[in-house]
Amino acid sequence: MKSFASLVLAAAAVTLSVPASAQFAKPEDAIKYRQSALTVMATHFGRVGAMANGRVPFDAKALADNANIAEEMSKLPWAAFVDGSDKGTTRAKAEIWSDNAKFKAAAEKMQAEIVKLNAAAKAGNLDALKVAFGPAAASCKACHDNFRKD
Ligand code: ASC
Repeated sequence: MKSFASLVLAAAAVTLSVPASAQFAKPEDAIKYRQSALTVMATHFGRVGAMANGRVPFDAKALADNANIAEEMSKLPWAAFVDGSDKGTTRAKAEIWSDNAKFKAAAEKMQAEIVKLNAAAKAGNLDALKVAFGPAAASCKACHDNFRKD
């Protein structure tokens, strides 16, 4: 048991220490990964939005579940913007790489807004949810406007 645990830890250490690019066999894999994470995020964010906007009835459990998935997904896409993944089936703009500090800031802003949204969702606070939803949606849009081709 002890040796199995150290094996797992050793494997984890290897995985965590290799550069992000090495975690994807091909640039297309990185593109697919980030698009998938963003698609799942948008799906669950949309369900939160439907509740925030009163298009679906308030359901505390569904709200908390959806917001939680959105927050988890919001962490994932960024490691997949690896070098060489600016070409192919992607709308990623070159500015992601040429103005990476700005892209990173936009990604962090979005994640921070989703954390606030999730906090309101977890608390089951519809008023706080309504307040948090607009800035969260705006943070999605800001990144699309600057870093995604139409
Ligand atoms: C969504 C979604 C986005 C954002 C954006 C906000 O629900 O899928 O990409 O909100 O449209 O303007």
